[in-house]
Amino acid sequence: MSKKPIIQSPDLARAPSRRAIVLSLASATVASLSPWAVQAMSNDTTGILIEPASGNTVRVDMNNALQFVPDNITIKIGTTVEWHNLESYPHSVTADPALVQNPANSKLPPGAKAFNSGRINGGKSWRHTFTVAGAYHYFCIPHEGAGMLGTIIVS
Ligand SMILES: [Cu+2]
Repeated sequence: MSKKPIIQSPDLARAPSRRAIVLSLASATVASLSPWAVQAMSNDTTGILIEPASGNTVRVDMNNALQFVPDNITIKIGTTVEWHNLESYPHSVTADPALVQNPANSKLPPGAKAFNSGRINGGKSWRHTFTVAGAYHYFCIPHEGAGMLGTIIVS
């Protein structure tokens, strides 16, 4: 029985170099951030409504784990929800069929207007008052694909 020569297998020789892997990861990161580049968000005030006289405000946090916390809440009609970005990654609070990738992630009750916070940087917050009852499914524009989704039931 002959001894196997010590050579690199063709498969290993064709495997991407460490540099190539790093470069492809870098491209993926740029691609995932690109919505901010093409989205004109900063001056969009759609959905910013006057706080109700009751002053009833519920808080939802956003974090670098790409989560709305809590991600599923039930509120009474007229309640204002205030989203706080606690960490560094920018997020958005968006329920707009025109801006969603997967239509299942953006649902509004009949008669409710679409809303979009625009970019919310770390340490910033944004609020929206819910005046139409029903189920709202909202998402974060740059992290929709990562599953940064939320639900609000207004009763
Ligand atoms: Cu996000």
